[in-house]
Amino acid sequence: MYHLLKGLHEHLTRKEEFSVIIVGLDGAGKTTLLERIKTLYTDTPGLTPDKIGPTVGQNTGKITLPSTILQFWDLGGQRGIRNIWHRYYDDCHAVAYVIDAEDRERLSEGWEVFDSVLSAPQILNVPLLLIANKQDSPHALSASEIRHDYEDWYQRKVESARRSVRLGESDAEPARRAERIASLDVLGISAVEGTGVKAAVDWLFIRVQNSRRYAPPSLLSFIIVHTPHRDPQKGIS
Ligand SMILES: Nc1nc2c(ncn2[C@@H]2O[C@H](COP(=O)(O)OP(=O)(O)OP(=O)(O)O)[C@@H](O)[C@H]2O)c(=O)[nH]1
Ligand SMILES: [Mg+2]
Repeated sequence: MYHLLKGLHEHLTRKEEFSVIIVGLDGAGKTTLLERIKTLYTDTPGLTPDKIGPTVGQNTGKITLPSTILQFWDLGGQRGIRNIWHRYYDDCHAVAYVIDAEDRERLSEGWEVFDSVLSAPQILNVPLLLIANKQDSPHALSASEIRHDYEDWYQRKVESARRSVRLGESDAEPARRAERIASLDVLGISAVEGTGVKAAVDWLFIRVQNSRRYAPPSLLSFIIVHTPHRDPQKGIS
């Protein structure tokens, strides 16, 4: 009986762990964001911006939230490293794509890469957040300007593909993709100053709970179904 209750208690208090990948061009501010998240959510402060260099490979960070652990994977954004991102797609529960909202010259490169992330079949149903970083800069485009810039870029791409009669050939799931673009959420943050970072983490926290890859343990689901006083916000009391 003791072991049964102990096992039950462990099931009920166990925190679900979700993986979030942070991708985007080199210099977009991914590592600065990850380190800011560590500072805001853990007892160990993250690195300050002056201690952060370009990422060759990956950085990780884990934060604990109510009933949930978020494991972040910050992947290097340099051209030669981007081709390893897809290895993380199968196991991630959410994607945060960071764009440098200040660097107008690289926006279209950023959209090319964003578009390939957005279209990757393995993560077509995974929550995707577009983060417009560097909002502290007076030259940065706002979150809504960033969204419009992407939509304009996408329209141009569609028209150009139509002209060259290639439209649809490489687009395996155009309807799902269009839906994803239409419902795309864009948040403006400053990783350096920390503004907007909590809103971004909240967004990820809420969305991963509903992720299609989230499968509660069978014992827990049995208890949830049979427990009359369950508060969905707080779990089982
Ligand atoms: N003004 C401003 N600068 C930022 C912000 N976030 C990052 N930066 C700067 O942008 C540069 C690149 O930041 P990183 O965090 O190294 O960028 P990254 O996306 O991790 O780059 P890779 O590791 O090469 O993929 C650094 O000089 C940062 O200080 C921000 O919110 N505002
Ligand atoms: Mg980095």
